[in-house]
Amino acid sequence: ALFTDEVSRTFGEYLLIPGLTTKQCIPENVSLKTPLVKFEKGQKPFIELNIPFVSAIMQSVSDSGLAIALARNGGLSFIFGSQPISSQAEMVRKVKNFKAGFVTSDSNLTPEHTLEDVLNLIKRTGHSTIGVTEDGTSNGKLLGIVTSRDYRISHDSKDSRIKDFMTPFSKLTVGKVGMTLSEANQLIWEHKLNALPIIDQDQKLVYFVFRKDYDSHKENPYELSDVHKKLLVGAGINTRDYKERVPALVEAGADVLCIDSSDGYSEWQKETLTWIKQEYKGKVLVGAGNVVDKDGFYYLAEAGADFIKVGIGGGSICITREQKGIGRGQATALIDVAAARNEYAQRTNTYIPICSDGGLVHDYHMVLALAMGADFLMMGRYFARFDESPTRKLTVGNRFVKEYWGEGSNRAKNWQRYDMGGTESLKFEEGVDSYVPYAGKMKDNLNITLGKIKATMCSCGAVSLPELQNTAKITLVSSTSIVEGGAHDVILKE
Ligand code: MZP
Repeated sequence: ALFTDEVSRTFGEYLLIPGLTTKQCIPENVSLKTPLVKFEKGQKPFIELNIPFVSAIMQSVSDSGLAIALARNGGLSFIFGSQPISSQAEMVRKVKNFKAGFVTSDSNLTPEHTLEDVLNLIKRTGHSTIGVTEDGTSNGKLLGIVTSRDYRISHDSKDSRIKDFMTPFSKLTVGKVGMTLSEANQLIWEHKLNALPIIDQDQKLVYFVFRKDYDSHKENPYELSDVHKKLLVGAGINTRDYKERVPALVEAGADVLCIDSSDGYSEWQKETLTWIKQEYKGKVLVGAGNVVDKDGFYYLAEAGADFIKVGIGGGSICITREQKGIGRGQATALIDVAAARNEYAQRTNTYIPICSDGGLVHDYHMVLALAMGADFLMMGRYFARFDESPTRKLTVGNRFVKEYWGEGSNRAKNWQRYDMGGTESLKFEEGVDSYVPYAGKMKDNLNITLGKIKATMCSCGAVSLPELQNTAKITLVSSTSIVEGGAHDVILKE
């Protein structure tokens, strides 16, 4: 056997040492843009994310609802693959068909409907602003709008009529079809609007432009018609039924795929990558993994992976290390694979992004993972806690929780993820069925987490992720100094 000298370490054993914070180094100037798929030196990656977060390929995390919410916040979900091909493709389609700024033609909402009806529509479509027309169709005369904010204010009055909460059309500042995005922006900011309704020559509402749409195109005075870009979405696949699953997902509009496996250093992954790359002449993007060392990285890189996931056994619901005795401390695995990624980029001019998957507990772990070389982070537990995740919210004891189960648990029955060949079944469990504390809306949580990441990056003197990776100073901590890092030697108030 080969013994490695290295101790397997995880994020909680490291801290960042501040670098020089210049006056320009403020959170507003920090960009979290990151590549999702491989690119040649000097070129732009085909897909970039605005925030370095993707959601785990899990039944209890990534359905279309969570995917829509995360994509709207600048990240991306991989719709879980442990379901029939048709239902997974349908989820992908739902995300691709989502049009945040459009007025639904089937809203059927008139001023006499109730706020409960608005809420249902918001839930069904994800629209945060609903146009209310005379006859409930998008061709009817616009009378006003209701936004989800209005709904929240009136949470106790679901039976109230829309007309009591509607902002009348006469009071709205409206934009016209054909105006540029910078003109729309002018109106949005001047009138402190959340959304700007756009009407055509016949005064009919065509769509809304949201402040967010503007933000993501700040530098470019696009025509308003470029605004409603389709949301990005990924999908998980396995090494068994890929010849049927991949075509269905591609047809449904998936932007990127990922071979989902607990141990990805295998000939099955190579075979799957080769088939996809040949069948689609390189046009279908597909990530692979998971690996925990240089050898695994090089193998999947040579096999054609567009990104590579790192991590075995670190997931919050994972018992692989206990069951099979394989894995590696997530920080050590990441540092090793990041070095291979850099060496590969130097040698071949091809940069293959790596994703740190699983085991991120505190927000500061995320900055550490990024500083250690991760281009983006895959998380399950983090997202499972939000309203948008697909699982039930329950009360256990006196606290709200949400269900969260591993793909290797008997509940998920995702034997393909743990497939070692042989018969089609989960031989033994590698994951647990659990609860996570309920944490509310994704957006509120993301604002806090991203705020912390940006603040830490400023402390390190970095305003971009590549800068963080190049300049971060990282130190190991002793177990005694870990104690020093929390509140200590004081009596905490309730
Ligand atoms: P976490 O964010 O909850 O710590 O970890 C999520 C990751 O754990 C997933 O992205 C996946 O790689 C891994 N996972 C999912 N199911 C299991 C399991 O049942 C698992 N063992 O390890």
